[in-house]
Amino acid sequence: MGFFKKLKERLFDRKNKNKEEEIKNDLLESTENEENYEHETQEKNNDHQEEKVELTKEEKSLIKKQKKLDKKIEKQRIKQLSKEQKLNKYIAGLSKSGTNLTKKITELQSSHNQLDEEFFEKLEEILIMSDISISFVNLIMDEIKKEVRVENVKDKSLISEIIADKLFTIYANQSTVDTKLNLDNEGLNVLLIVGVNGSGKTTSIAKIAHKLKQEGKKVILAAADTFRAGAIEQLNIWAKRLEVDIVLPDKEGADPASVVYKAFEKTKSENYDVLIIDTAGRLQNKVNLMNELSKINKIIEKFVPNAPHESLLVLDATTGQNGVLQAQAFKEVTPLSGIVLTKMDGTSNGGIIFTIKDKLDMAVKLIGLGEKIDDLQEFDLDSYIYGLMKGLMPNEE
Ligand SMILES: Nc1nc2c(ncn2[C@@H]2O[C@H](COP(=O)(O)OP(=O)(O)OP(=O)(O)O)[C@@H](O)[C@H]2O)c(=O)[nH]1
Ligand SMILES: [Mg+2]
Repeated sequence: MGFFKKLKERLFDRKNKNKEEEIKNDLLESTENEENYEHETQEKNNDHQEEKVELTKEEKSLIKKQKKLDKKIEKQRIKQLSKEQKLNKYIAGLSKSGTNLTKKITELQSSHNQLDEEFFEKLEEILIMSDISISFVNLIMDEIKKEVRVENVKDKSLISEIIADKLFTIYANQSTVDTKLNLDNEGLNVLLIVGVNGSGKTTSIAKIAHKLKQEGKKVILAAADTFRAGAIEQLNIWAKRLEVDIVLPDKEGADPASVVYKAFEKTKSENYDVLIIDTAGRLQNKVNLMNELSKINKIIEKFVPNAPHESLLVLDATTGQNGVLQAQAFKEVTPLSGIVLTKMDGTSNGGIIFTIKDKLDMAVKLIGLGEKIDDLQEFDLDSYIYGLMKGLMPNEE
C-alpha cells in the first residue's frame, strides 16, 4: 500500500469506521431480537398474563443494551469529528506552504520527462527553498534516490509520495517525537514560556490557557515579562477575556522573579492545576537573560520540586533558519523541554519543522496555525504532512 493511502487510513480512521459498522450491526441485531421478543411477548401475554413481569425485564435489558450502544456510537462520532476539525485547522494553516510546494513540484514534474540527475537537483533546490536544512535535505535526497533506484521507479508522478514517505520516516525515526504536554493530574503544574520579542509568547499562553480551561483545569497566569508595560497589559486583557486568574508585577520593570514568587504564594491558598509564566525574551543580553531565567527557575523549584513541567520555547515560523539560530542560543541560556512553533499560517515555507528536528533535536509540541484562540494545536506529524502535501495526492486514494 502506498504512503498516501496509509496516511489517509490513519487520519480518516477507516478502522474505527469499520468498528462503528460493527456496533451498528450489533445494535440492529439486538433491535431485531427485541422486535421478535415483543411479538412473542404479545402472543404469550394473551394467554398468560402473569408471565408479563419476567418478560418486561428482558425487554428492559435489551433497551439498556441499546442505549449503551447508542452512547458508544455517539462517543466515536464526537472523537472522529474533533479529529476532522483538527485536520481542517492543519489544512487551513498550512495552505500557503502547501500551495507553494504543490505548485513547485507539479511544475517540476511537467517540465521533466525523466527522473534524472537534473530532476533531482531541482527537487533538492525546492526542498532547500522550503526552509529545510541542507543536512536534512541531503538525507531525504539520498533516501529518495535510493528508493527510485531500488524500486526502479520511472513514473515521475510517484515522486511526491516518495518525498512524503521519506519526510515522515526520517522525522519519526529521529529520537524525539513526544508531542504531549507533560502535565500531572495531581498537584500544581508549571509551564515556563520563553522566546524572543514578538515570537508569539503572550498569545500562545492565552491559547494554552484556553485549551487547558476547556479541559476543566484551573489555570493561573504570571506576567513575569515586566520589561514593557504593554506586555503586562496584553496578558491582563487575555486573562480577563478568558476568565482566568493572573498575577501582575507591582510596577513596570519589577523583578520578574518577584512576580513568579507572588504567583506561587497565591497558588498556596487556592487549588490551581496549572501556572503559566510569561517572560521577556531579550536575547540581546544573554548573560542578563540567563540570570533572570535561572532566578525564576530557582523559585519554581523551591515551590514545586521537579518543576517546571515544561519550559517551552516559542519560535516564529516566519523567521525560518534565523529562528533556529535563536533557538540554539536559547538552549545555551536555559533548559528547554519543547517548542511552540507559531505563525505557521504566515509562512509559505513549511519545511522549517524538519530543520528544527534536525538542528535542535527538540520536539515541536504545539503549532500555531492562525490567530484565533483555538488555532494552537498539538503537533501531529500525520496531519502536518497531509496539510503540506494534500494538493499532490491523487483523489481516488
Ligand atoms: N497568524 C498568526 N499570528 C500569530 C500566531 N501566534 C502569534 N501571532 C501574532 O504575533 C504577534 C506577536 O505575538 P505576541 O504574543 O505579542 O508575542 P510575544 O512573544 O509575547 O512578544 P513580546 O511580548 O513583545 O515579547 C501578535 O500579533 C499575534 O497575534 C500564529 O500562530 N499565527
Ligand atoms: Mg508578550
